[in-house]
Amino acid sequence: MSVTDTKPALDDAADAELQREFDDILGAGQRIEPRDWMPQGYRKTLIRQIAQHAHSEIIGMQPEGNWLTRAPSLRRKAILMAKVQDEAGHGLYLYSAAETLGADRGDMTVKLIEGKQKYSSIFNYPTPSYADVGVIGWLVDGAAICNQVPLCRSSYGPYARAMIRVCKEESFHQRQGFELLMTMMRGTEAQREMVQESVDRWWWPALMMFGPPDDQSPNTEQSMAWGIKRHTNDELRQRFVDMSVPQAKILGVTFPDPELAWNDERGAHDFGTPDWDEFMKVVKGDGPCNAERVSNRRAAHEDGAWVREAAAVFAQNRTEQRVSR
Ligand code: BYC
Repeated sequence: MSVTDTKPALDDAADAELQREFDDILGAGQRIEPRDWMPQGYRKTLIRQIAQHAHSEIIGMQPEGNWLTRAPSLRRKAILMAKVQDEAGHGLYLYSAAETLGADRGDMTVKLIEGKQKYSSIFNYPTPSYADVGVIGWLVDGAAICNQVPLCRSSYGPYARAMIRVCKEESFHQRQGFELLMTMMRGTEAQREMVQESVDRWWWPALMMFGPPDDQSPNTEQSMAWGIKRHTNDELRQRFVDMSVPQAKILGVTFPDPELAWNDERGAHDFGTPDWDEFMKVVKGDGPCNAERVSNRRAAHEDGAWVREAAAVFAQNRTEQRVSR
């Protein structure tokens, strides 16, 4: 047998050993780190999910950013500014986590702008009312926390660690949203109506954030087997509904779902079915604000070209100076 004949067999044996080590790490509930061997599918799935997550944070700055110049007081403006900046920070931790898998940040941004990578459906809805700032904090950040707390135990180390800090900041965001709404609910009748109108618009899109129902989710089973996801989309959606109903009672608002009711037998709330056709339309780029969100992101990327060029030249000069010293 020639050397080339034996090579595939050796590679197969080596691959099987690497796969066993990878499975053992997952089986022991430990983390996979950037230099560890990992199956290509695991790497690809993580890059897909982390890139989408990073893009969501960056695009997610736009709906609330819309109210920065019109916040009703200096205090509210400062709070909103800090929150929007936090989202930028989350995007940066996540792009860095994707880079540890070999993804390139510039390339991910181009893919987002060209519609080849997704971002969360929720950010394709408009924010016509100031109450939307509070409702995004309460419901959208609330849904994000529900989805992301289990990701702190995700099997990929850099992603899980990024999630710990993101979740701490998201819970702060959720509380500021709730506090804003509580203040409005204690205000005038017109303010209470604004809050209810906003809740009516955001409730169903918030439920869609968790992704399609489990029987239509192509990625969940494998992602759970790899420990990337810890719960299914429907499990987390249920958890979010159960968490939100008592909070709505405290606020004094209702959710626009006639089927929403406590089910004693299940020990959980029954609720209606989100409009999955609308979800698919939004995910495919045809939501109310998709074009605007992507066009703003494209403009920001193009406007920032000179900064990236200057930073690259600066870094190059520093390297050359160090070498010549
Ligand atoms: N929107 O098999 P599935 C934030 C896609 S940031 C758009 O269940 P998976 C915040 C999915 O990607 C919020 N697309 O997928 C920021 C897949 O398509 P591809 C973002 C969605 O990955 C600023 C297809 O549908 N959070 O909260 O197993 C201010 C089939 O789905 C959506 C994260 O990214 C959606 N809603 O599960 C305030 C969390 N749902 O990729 C707040 C991390 C599904 O096969 N990500 N799709 O072409 C995850 O946990 C999971 O990726 C998901 C989806 C649960 C979202």
